[in-house]
Amino acid sequence: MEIQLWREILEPYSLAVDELIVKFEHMISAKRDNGQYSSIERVDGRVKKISSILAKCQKKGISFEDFEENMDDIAGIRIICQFVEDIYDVVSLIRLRSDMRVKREKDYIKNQKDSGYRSYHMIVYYTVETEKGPREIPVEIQIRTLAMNFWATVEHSLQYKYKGNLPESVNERLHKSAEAIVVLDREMSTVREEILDAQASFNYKANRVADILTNIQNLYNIANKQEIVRIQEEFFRVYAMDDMNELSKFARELDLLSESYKAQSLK
Ligand code: 0O2
Repeated sequence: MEIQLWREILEPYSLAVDELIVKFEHMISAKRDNGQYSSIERVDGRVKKISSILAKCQKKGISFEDFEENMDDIAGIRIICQFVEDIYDVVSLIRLRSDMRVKREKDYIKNQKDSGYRSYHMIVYYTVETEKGPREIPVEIQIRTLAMNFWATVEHSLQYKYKGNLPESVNERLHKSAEAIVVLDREMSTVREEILDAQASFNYKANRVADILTNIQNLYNIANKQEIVRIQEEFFRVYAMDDMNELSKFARELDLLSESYKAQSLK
C-alpha cells in the first residue's frame, strides 16, 4: 500500500483524536471556570504511527490490508487524573455520553497486569464527518492517575531500550515500584477530600480575582481616573486581607458599580 494512501486512511482517526481532545479539554475548563474540581487533570491523544501499525500487524499476524478491522487503538486518547476515584468518575461520565458508544472496557486497576501495569481502558465508537459521510471510528481511551502514568511511561521506555527483554534486576525494580505506586495512590486517596477543598477554593479565588480585574479594566474606559485609582487601592487592601468573604463582597460591589456605569453610558 502506498504511504499516501495510509495517510488518507488515517485522516478520520486524526479527526476523531482532535475532536475528542477539544471535548475533554472543554469538560476540564467548564468545571474549573466555575471554581469546581475537575476529575480530569489533563488529556492528550495520538494516532498510532505507521511504523507502530506495521510492527503490530507483524506481531499479531494481521495482514497489512486488514489492519483497520483488527486494531482498536489506531486512535488513542489518554486521560490523566489525580486520584483513583476520579478515574471511575470519568468512566461513568463517558458511559453517559451520547457521542461515544462503549464497545469494550478493561479494568487493569482492579486486575493489575503481571507486568505491574495499571490503567482503565475503554474502547468507544465515535462518529466523525468525512467527505464521504459519517464514519464510526473506534478509539482507545486510557484513563490513569498521574502516578500510574509515571510508572507506565518509565516501563515503556525501558521495554523499548531492552527490546522487550528486561534484565531480571530491572524487572524486579519495576515490580517493586509498581507496588509503591499502588501504596502512593491509596495514600493520596485518603487526603483526596482535603486536597479537593483546597483546589476548589484556590480556583474560586482565582476566578473572583479575574472578574475583579476585568471589571476594573472595563471601568478604565468609562469611569473617571480618580475613581479607578480609589477602586484599585481598595482591591489591593481587600486582597491583602486574604479573606474570601471580603473578596467576594468586593467583587459583588464592583459588579454593581460596573453595571451602574454601563447604565449611565446608555443615557
Ligand atoms: P503503544 O505503543 O502504547 O500503543 P492490543 O495490544 O491493543 O491489540 P490488548 O491486549 O487488548 O490488545 O491490549 P491491552 O493490554 O488492553 O493494552 C493496550 C495498550 O495498553 C498498549 O498499547 C499500551 O499502551 C498499554 N499497555 C498495556 N500493557 C502495558 C504494560 O505492561 N506496560 C505499559 N507501559 N503499557 C501497557 P500497545 O499497542 O502495546 O503500545
